[in-house]
Amino acid sequence: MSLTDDIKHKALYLGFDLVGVTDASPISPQHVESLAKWLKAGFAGRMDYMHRNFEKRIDPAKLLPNAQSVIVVVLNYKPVRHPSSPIDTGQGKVAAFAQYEDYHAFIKKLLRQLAGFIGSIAGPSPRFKICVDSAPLAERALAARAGLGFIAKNHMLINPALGPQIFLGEILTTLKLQPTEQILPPSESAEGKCSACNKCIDACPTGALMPDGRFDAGKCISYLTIEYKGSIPPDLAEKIADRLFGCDECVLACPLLQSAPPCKNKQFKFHPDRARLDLHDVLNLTADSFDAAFGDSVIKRLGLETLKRNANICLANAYH
Ligand code: B12
Ligand code: SF4
Ligand code: SF4
Repeated sequence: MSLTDDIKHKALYLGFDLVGVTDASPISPQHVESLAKWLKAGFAGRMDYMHRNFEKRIDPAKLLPNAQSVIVVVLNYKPVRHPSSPIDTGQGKVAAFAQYEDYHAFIKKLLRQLAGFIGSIAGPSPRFKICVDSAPLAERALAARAGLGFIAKNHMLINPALGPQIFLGEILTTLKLQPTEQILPPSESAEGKCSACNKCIDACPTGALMPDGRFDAGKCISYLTIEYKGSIPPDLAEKIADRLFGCDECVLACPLLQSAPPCKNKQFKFHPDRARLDLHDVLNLTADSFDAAFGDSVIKRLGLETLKRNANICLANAYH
């Protein structure tokens, strides 16, 4: 077995759903162009970090000098259970990714174990850099190049078998590994099916996903409720409806989600009770009770004041 095969087996053994390898060369000129255009159009809103480190974001070797390869892992987070009763007035919805323990910490922990394993079998001192979400790295573009799926109209990296509710994580390494193959023949592929569909665009409440394929994060409910800390303009606040944290509409609308299996990693702690939160309970949280309730969650990163801002918006929408 090759080193790449050993790494793949270990990654699956550790609990990832898929693993792929690509070289550490810069992302393709088309991807660079689409990122540059997106930034120039102002579609990053106030996410200033997206404007910083452009050179690193397009070139993994600028993030880890002498990087040769990128190992990309996938963790399926499609919830096993969806809430069974309709949402009550006075409750706010939490996006599926936030109903689990903080995925950044969970995936990083497994990637550290994977890097430890690789270091133990690969010979003289390879170097590694572990990335999950927050590093300036074009994760979707690299995952597509590693053969893990395709970038769909809802801008998600979709794996035809696992669907769109998948997290990505990476290990950059100075080791030279055999790249895995790109998947999906062009005809009969899931990507082909995507081109004949528009459900995600129709489902987007704010028009953040545009019919021509562009994506204005400034209008995205995920951005507004998680990234944007200011006062939300009334027309957008109204469209947030009862979404307290994040948004799943363009993912839930996708037919490729329906056929996907649920998360099978039993170690990845799932809290179905976080799918809907009582908005008055949220407004009554103190710093201590907030920490106690969400200490292991991505919601903790938002901060209590912004969560309360969102709860007030949802309540105003409920009683409007
Ligand atoms: C900034 C950010 C956001 C922003 C902006 C989202 C966006 N679409 O850009 C906001 C806060 C809105 C957001 C929301 C969400 N996010 Co987010 N986010 C990121 C982050 C940090 C950077 C994404 C980025 O570079 N955006 C800039 C745009 C231009 O890049 P891009 O969408 O990746 O597009 C690339 C390709 O798609 C390609 N491309 C785009 N259009 C075209 C067109 C053509 C013709 C070509 C050739 C290429 C191309 O070029 C781009 C550059 O490589 C990544 C982590 C990371 N480091 O990559 C997570 C990440 C993308 N987010 C993730 C998740 C889970 C979400 C949410 C589902 C969370 C939620 N439920 O609320 C939503 C989904 C919204 C959506 N439909 O995209 C996951 C997505 C996993 C996946 N399967 O794709 C990531 C990868 C985090 C992770 N490690 O798992 N996110
Ligand atoms: S996350 Fe919601 S608001 Fe953002 S693009 Fe998808 S459907 Fe639109
Ligand atoms: S909803 Fe349809 S168009 Fe959108 S990503 Fe899924 S298959 Fe593609």
